[in-house]
Amino acid sequence: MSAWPAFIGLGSNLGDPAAQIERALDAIAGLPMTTLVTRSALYLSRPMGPANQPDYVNAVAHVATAMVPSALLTALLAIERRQGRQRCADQRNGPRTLDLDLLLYADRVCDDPALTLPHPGAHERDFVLVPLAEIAPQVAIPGHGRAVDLLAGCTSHGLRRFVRPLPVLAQTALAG
Ligand code: PH2
Ligand code: MG
Ligand code: MG
Repeated sequence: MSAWPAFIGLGSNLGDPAAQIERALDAIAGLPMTTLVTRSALYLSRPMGPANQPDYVNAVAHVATAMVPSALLTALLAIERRQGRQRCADQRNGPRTLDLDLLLYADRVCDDPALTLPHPGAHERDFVLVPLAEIAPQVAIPGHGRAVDLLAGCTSHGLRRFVRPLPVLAQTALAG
């Protein structure tokens, strides 16, 4: 059984976004025929699209999978649904509890209405490229080049590392 490398973009800006992403990473690690190889740090980013929505938490995961791309996508959409994603209420680029995008599947190029590979925004968004280059700087986005070489030209959404808030008890102690 051969396993192929695939990269998944994770995003959330509703309902404790950092927890949504960590929960989704656990779910990805539990997928059949799939191993979670690495995951990036969590990043905060300003919304692409309507500005009147909360900032996003973003990350990228690297998996090795024996699922075909369409099966992997179906499994990712099921994780989105289990974590409360409501597609009908989504405006384009509007807020969401969880978004899982199949960014890359080996060097596969595919223009199916249900699945475009590579993901059409992957090569130009800082909230995809920075976490991708963190875990796989040399990975090529077919038609665009290596992740690390695309960083300089990507669109900025004010990306910064997500710092987990201190637990309430520690905050109280610090406040004296
Ligand atoms: N995802 C969107 C729309 N806008 N903005 C940021 N910063 N990060 C995202 O993941 C994101 C977005 C739709 O998929
Ligand atoms: Mg998306
Ligand atoms: Mg999506």
